[in-house]
Amino acid sequence: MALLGTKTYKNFIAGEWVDASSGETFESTNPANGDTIGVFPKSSAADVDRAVEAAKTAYEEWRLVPAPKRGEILFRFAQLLQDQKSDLADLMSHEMGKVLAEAGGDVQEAIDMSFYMGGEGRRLFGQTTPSELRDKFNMSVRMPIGVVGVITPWNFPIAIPSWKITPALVAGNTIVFKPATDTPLLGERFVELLSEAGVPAGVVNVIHGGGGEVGDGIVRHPDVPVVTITGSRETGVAVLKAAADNLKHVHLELGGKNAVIVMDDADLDVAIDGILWSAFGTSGQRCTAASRVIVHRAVYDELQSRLVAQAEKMRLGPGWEEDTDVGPLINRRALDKVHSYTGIGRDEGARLLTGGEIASDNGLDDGNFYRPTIFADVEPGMRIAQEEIFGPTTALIPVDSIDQAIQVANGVRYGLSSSIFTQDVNRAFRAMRDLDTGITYINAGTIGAEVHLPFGGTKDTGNGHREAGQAALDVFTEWKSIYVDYSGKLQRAQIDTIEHPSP
Ligand code: UN1
Repeated sequence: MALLGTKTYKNFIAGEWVDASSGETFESTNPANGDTIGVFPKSSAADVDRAVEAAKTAYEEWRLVPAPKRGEILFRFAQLLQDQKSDLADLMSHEMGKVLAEAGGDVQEAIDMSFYMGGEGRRLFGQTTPSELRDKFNMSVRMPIGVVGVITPWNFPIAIPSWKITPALVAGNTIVFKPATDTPLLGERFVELLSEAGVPAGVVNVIHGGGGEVGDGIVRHPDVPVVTITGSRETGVAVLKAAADNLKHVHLELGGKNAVIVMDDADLDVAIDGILWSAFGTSGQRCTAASRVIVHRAVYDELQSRLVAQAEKMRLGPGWEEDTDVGPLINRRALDKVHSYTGIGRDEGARLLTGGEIASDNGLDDGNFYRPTIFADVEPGMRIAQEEIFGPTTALIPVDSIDQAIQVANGVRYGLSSSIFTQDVNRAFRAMRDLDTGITYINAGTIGAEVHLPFGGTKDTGNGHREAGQAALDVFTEWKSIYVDYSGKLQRAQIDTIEHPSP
């Protein structure tokens, strides 16, 4: 990707590209080599106010645009994403760092979601029901809510904005969007394409800047009734508290401590591929990454040696180079955090099988590269088996039975995704019922969610909401129950009902 000079970008408010009111800026940098990607406005509460005002004004028109028309704009957006897929993937490999194939998958997820939610424009189903009274008609319909505050992470910089923005739009809401400060250019491209697809001025506004100023400003703004955020557990708790005074709808997608279970009857070839993909794909920077592998003792030794041999073959490098398996971590802070967990694991007495170091050969020291890291003999209570690391580190935990495997898998505060490799249908069904996560995979890794099913987790992974699928609409709509009486007289529910003879 040729970056001819460093470009300065703006916020997008009411259909206009504008600087932050403070005039301050920040840089987005390439995590593989430190190059500057672009300069972005460092916005403040004053900019949030302007964006919310624009979104509030636009809402009054947008909510009345027929939903099928709103959906058609999303179809056009999906088509534009499709046309731009390889350019966006290339940009993503430079700004976020993930390898090209995964970057293409990230964009594809947004294409799929936009087509799916575009189709909702002709559904948005409510219910019609009988009435307990004669000459009366009942139905429930979905209502838009107003301005939605969208705060997205850097790890899926095109997919996750689509998960939040497309259902909110098709339902008739307007948006104030804060992309992650590590991937602002992808956020900007997302909004540019939405605008090109025909989203009217003010319906989607983008404000760049940090969580402290912009994120907090959105979360506390009295005219933003809905907030959706993907981030850490700590951020989620803070958002929920800050939004409480205004009784906002808050949708949270927080961390994971996802486990792959490998039983003694598993197809080990498939299990090993599944573990490598789930633990080291996106350099482990997924909410759904497998940072625990719970292994039946009968196959524990064999799995260890084969996994290590495969992990050591993985090539680290910039995401845009075709033969790269593992790209950089997003920034220096993330690299330090991931490395600190290697120290924590060692201190706890886990056995480091491979990795555990910052990669510095062949020019990798210009970027934030960390070697795929595997710990063995991990106790379920150790910090490396309990806390979200968000890097290419996984912990092997030996167990003796399916009961113990499920108990260990469930013994964490998070509940996003889980997986089991087994050929035994009884064990598979036990796992489907008893693994306490929002997503469970049988004979596949912990990642691979598709857009038409609910995405989210139990326990501390969230607050009971789901993204994607029909479930996403629940976040962005209110139910309205409507009763139409055509009897021409007053009929009182629960009172004027017709008496029936008792059986
Ligand atoms: C995330 O890590 O926040 O199933 C999203 C998956 C992807 C989405 C992950 N489709 O891993």
